[in-house]
Amino acid sequence: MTELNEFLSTETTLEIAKIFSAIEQASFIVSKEVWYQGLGDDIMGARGTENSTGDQQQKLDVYADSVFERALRKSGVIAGWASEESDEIVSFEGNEDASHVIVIDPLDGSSNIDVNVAIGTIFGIYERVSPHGTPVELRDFLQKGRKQVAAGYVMYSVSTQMVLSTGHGVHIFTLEPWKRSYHRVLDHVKMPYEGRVYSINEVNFEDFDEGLKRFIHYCQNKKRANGKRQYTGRYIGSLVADFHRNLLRGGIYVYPGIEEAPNGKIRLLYECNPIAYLAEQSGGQATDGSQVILDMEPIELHQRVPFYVGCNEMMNEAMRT
Ligand code: AHM
Ligand code: MG
Repeated sequence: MTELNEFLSTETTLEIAKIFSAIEQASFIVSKEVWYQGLGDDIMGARGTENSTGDQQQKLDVYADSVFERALRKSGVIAGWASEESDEIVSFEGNEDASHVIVIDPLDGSSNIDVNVAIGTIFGIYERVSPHGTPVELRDFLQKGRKQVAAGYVMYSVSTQMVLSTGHGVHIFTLEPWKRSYHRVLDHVKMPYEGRVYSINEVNFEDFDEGLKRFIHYCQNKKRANGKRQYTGRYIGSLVADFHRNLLRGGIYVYPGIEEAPNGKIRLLYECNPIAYLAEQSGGQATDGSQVILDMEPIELHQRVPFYVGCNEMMNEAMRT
């Protein structure tokens, strides 16, 4: 039993612990390819194809998708999945009796793959609502984020870490590659109430609505009692990495609607909802600018929504506008 497994056996059900074991194994395999950066099989660079939402696919996107799919199928405890890389939901044949489904972005931050910058895997786990023993249905995946029974991400960075919640706070594990397993490093992580960082792609500034422009100006100008700036800007362009820093340091990540993408870029099911779940579990907030993300009723699989996520003080200020 790995340390992750042991921890989860006291926190959650055996089935969910098994799902995490599959994620543990798959994320080790993906980590290895990320570390090798071109030394291993030829899986760096673009693939020349597009995914269901029109994004250019990188070879590592497709590789990670197949590694996670294989591991989760094999676990026997996932009835089906919805991935950023597949147009449709996939029912895992032979697993129809399983009680859970998973939504996943197998490789988030695709533009950072080839430049050795942090990238991640984001996932959310639900109990299926369609009858057991039959193939999964779309309604199993179009559940409110609030219904997630567990969620998390793996961040492939200087070290590989898994950040997870099963509804009892947020816990951080670091991969020990020589053991192929995770070691628990931080328990019950709380996002600081006050923030220091705002993370937004400011090239889109002219597209922002007046409220968001006002908030950015507020961040740029707010001074502390000693006259120094309260906030600083940091934008990596990988949601997992930007969120991770803000989780530990306090901050806000915003991807609003812009002219070319009126609902922004971030996908509700497999990006916003898992991250929003972790945000709330750590004491922060997540909205689409007005509605609470976890209470939104999803309409379609690859739905995009404007995304605001972060610590209370900055979220309150951003929502005030
Ligand atoms: P991806 O899933 O195709 O990688 O897209 C999502 C990513 C987020 O991780 C990141 O915050 C955002 O896209 C960056 O987009 P942009 O380059 O427009 O700022
Ligand atoms: Mg993504």
